[in-house]
This record gives sequence, structure tokens and C-alpha cells, in this order.
Amino acid sequence: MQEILTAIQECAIALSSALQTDNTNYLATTNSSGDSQLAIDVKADRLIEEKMLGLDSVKGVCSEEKQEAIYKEKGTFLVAYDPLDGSSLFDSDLSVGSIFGIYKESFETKNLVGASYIVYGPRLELVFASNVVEHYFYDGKSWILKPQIKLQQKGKINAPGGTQKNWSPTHKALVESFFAAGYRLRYSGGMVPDLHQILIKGGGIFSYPATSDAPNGKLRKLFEVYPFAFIYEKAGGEAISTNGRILDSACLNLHDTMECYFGSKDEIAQVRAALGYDEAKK
Ligand code: AHM
Ligand code: MG
Repeated sequence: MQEILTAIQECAIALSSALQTDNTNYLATTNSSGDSQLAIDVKADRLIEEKMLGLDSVKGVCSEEKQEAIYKEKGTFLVAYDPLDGSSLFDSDLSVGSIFGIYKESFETKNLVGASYIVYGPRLELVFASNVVEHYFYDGKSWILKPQIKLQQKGKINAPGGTQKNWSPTHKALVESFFAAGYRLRYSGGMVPDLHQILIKGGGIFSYPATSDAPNGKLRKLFEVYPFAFIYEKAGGEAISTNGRILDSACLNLHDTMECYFGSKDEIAQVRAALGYDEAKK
């Protein structure tokens, strides 16, 4: 996996530089989920594909921007990635990210062995999780390893996603209960910076629920939800849906979405209590 970490670091430097100068206009094309594509989405997708498939250890890739996975003859790992997450934030110059899930043999959660994300913020940062959650920042010359990321028992941040008028009454009550307990709203609309902030501050809750207009949630299992579920668990937190632990769920189609709750232990216990979580499915 060291080879994959090095490749992600190289992609981070190249994409961070492209984000400074490249055209971020919309193209006439849409991706598999029907989202309009930006020129930079397509560029990032190709860059990461070429980099990953160029590694001896990588056998295949799939991404939010591709209809199907691409395989080659040899290799051990499969990489599922969202090349640029949060592209609707470009025009307002907010932070965006790239997300990676690393699998063996098949894109199934039981085979998920690592996950990573890049944050393109005022500084370039990268998180890579296998057994522990490593945190790096780029000083312009090299990647500097920072202390490992570990969540505390609870935090102070509440990051509730989705269109509020389409939330269920139960979800609305849950979000309000966190505010009533003193939690502060921190939500940029970029999954990477929003979840990164909770990890760095040591705790909190991020939710993207099932809504009346998106009954299966918005966020994609392979490209967004599973990698962060892996990272949150390795950091000592949890990631659940109302059906149980996210990493016990199945992904039938590459572009499936799901509702999701990521957080430190205390917040997730409150989510379970509020949403009638089925312990048998844990
Ligand atoms: P994208 O892949 O089209 O950028 O959408 C994913 C993003 C996530 O980064 C973020 O958590 C979510 O969409 C925000 O959605 P909303 O604006 O509905 O809260
Ligand atoms: Mg995305």
C-alpha cells in the first residue's frame, strides 16, 4: 500500500496545482449519476486513473465519473475514487477534496483495506488510513507527517447535510437535539473538509440522511461513504445508517448511494437512540 500512498501524494500535488490555474467551467457532459461535469472533474479523473493503473500493485479502478470499473491483468488492489468531491463549491472558492477506497479482490466492504482523502484547502493535506489514521501536510517540498488522528469520546460540531424541508421529523429532532446540547453548526457543503474538520477537532457528528427527495441519501457508497466509514472507525469513531454499521452494508451497483452518519462514539450512540437503530444488524 506504500506505493498507493505515494501515488495519492503525487496526484495531490498535481491536482492542487491544476486547481490554482485550470478552467473550472462546466462541460456539456454528465457523469453516471447525471451530474454535470466540469473540465477539471474529467482531468482529475484521468490523472488518478493513469497514476493508479500505472502501479504494479493496482489491478483495477472505478470512479464517480466512470460508468464501469476498468481492470488490467495483474495487481493486488482495487481503487474506488471520487476525483474531485464538492465541485459545486469551485465558483465560491471553498475547499474541495479527493476521496479513495482501497480494496482487495472486489469492491466489497469486507475487502476494504485502506482509505484516504486529499483536502485542497489553504494548505494541501492528506489523510491515509490502514491500521491507523495518518495525517500529512505538504510544505511545498515534501510531505510532513503530523500526529495520528484519533477521535475523542465526543465533540462539539454538528454538520447536518441535505435539504432541511425534506428531512424526516425524526431526523430534524435529532439535529435539533445536538444544537440544544450546545453543538455548533459547521457545514460547508464539502464532504471532505466537513468530515476532516470533525476528525481534526476530535469529535462531532456529520449526517446526510435519507430525505423525501433522495430516499437512499445523496452520497455514493463506494466513492464517498465507505472510505470515510473506514477512516472514522480506524480513528476510534463510528459510521452508521439506520440499517446498522455502514461497513456491513452491500453495494450492488457501483453508483449506489446511502444515508450516513459519521461521528465520535457519544454522538453515534445518540443517533442510534433517536433513529430506532436495529442492534441485531450492528
Ligand atoms: P458532489 O460529488 O456532486 O460534489 O456531491 C457531494 C457533496 C458532498 O461533498 C457534500 O457532503 C454534499 O454533496 C453536499 O450536499 P448538499 O449540498 O445537498 O448538502
Ligand atoms: Mg463526490
